[in-house]
Amino acid sequence: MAAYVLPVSQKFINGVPVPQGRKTLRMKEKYIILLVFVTFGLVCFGAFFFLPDLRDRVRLNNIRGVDEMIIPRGGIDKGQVLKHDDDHAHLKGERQNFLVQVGRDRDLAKELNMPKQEAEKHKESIDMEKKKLADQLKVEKERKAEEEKAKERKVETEHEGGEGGQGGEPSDPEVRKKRDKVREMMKHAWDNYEKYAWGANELRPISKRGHSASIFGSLSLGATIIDAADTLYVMELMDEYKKARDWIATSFNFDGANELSVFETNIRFVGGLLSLYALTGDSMYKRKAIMVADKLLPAFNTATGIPQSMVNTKSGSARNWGWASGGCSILAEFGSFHLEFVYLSEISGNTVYRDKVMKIREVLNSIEKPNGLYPNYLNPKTGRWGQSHTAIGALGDSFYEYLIKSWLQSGKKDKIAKKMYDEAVQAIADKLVKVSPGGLTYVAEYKSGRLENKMDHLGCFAGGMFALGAKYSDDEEKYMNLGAGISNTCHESYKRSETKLGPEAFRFDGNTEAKSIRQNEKYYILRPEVVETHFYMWRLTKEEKYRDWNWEAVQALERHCRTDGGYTGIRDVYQSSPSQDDVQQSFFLAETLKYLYLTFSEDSLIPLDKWVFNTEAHPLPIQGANTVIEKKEK
Ligand code: DMJ
Repeated sequence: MAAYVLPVSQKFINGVPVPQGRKTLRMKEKYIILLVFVTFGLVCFGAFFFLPDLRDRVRLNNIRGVDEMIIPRGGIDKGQVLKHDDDHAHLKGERQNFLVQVGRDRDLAKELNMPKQEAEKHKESIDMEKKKLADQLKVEKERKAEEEKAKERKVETEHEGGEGGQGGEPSDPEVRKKRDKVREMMKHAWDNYEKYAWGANELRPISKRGHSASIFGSLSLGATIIDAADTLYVMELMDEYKKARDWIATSFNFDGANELSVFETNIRFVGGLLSLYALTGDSMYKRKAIMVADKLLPAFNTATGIPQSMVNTKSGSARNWGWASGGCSILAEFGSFHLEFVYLSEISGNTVYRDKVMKIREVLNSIEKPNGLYPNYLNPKTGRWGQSHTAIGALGDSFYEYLIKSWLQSGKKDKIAKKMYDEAVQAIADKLVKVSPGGLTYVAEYKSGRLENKMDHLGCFAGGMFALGAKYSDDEEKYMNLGAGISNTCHESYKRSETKLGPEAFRFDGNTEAKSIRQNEKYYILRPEVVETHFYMWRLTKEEKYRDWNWEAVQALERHCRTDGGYTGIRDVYQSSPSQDDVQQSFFLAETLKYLYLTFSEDSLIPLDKWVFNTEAHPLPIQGANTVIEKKEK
């Protein structure tokens, strides 16, 4: 049965059915089917050409790996995708390429309706845009990879700040005992300051009250807190450190009229705060360091840019001491800003500090040096040297130290500093270094045309400096020997006293060797320079005697300087029971105890290839060798 032949109406002729039905019906059927197809075709055609979203969807679905992609109405703006990358975080890798593809396809479609030349031009601009887009994607990808790496680094160091600021516990139990002893001394000095003089500049350990030297002016600036805080941190006395940090954050300010020493404020306050910043990464310290340094800047407003000694932190007026060769600036003072000011510019992004010290450098580098030696006085108005007096001790000392350390701090890039250092120590070695009849090496002073055979306790730091620079000099042996010689002589100055502590200055005259002969040079005020040099010699040579010498100093300090209220200086190192001066100097906590502690620690604590100490023993990071990770202020 042909079910499809269903006659709608049967025709008859003379009562007989006419057999034509099948052909007639097939024609009609064809028309109907054709009509249905034409209508369907028209609908599809309209939909495809007049609804752009649908057209895009068809194209997109033809591109591999994007089947779930949703295209916003109005299409994709490439720039927008890049700018709001976070909102489109899933658009990565293949998909980013895909976006480039989408852009190109659309533009090619446009091209089809253009004259050939125009199309070519258009194609060129598309290619350029494509390239730009690809570059942007690359940069973005690299930035993200860098961010990831930084995050990893932070996890590795486990804390913010620079490397090697804590730890260094020695494996030898004997050495550990000595280190613990020094830590206990620090706690004793700090606890008593906290108890009797909190907020004052220094402690009077016998009368148990606050004290201030004229270098700090008339205000209580908490000099001991700022000078000691990095030592507390290094020794991991964390409760005490936190107390210091809180005080600095909430109570330390430089408001009010106060005339103070520009140099001392820089090395103790600016240096201390910068060191705390570098050790902990805490940006509060950076803010405070900038606040203090800015108060010192008016002192640099002189004809030559050489700063004056004293500044009034309110009015900004500055002056020099009359006794300093008739109002000259002092070499050790104006030559000891470089480490702090360069680092301050680096972390603040403000070049003003670096500019100031580069100006000083320029003056010193270009000026004529008599016999290659730097006199201690320079007139800041005329740029001429004052009285002819050269010393590696008082008035000259830290200028030389800052030359070699600036070079080290710069990652050995500051070539001018190195050259100035090499020339300066060469002249000192040639003209001022002497050996006594008893075989003691010392650095004499040059005063008004003649040598004075005297060395200051302050000058004893030079042993460590010569040894530190030796490796980089043209004659390592010569400078190592010089360092060892000075270290030995300064140890002799301690050994030859009744107290086993050294005098403020010692002489080599006739029968006198490494001893003081003047009453006003016999005192010891808890200074660090001798133990500082032994510390460097220990680190650089690993000869046990340097540790022993520093242990002798610990015992002498305990015997003659410890009181139940803290540590005091003594008036005469040659007496068995010397009278005490009742001052616990802030540098005792900043320097003396820090160098002693480091002597009995492993070298991994404040390693010398990552840190340089400023002249107040505040460690600052070496560029390129020590990354400080900053912690934002809460
Ligand atoms: C410290 O303030 C510094 O070491 C400075 O360079 C010299 N004097 C004292 C310590 O003796």
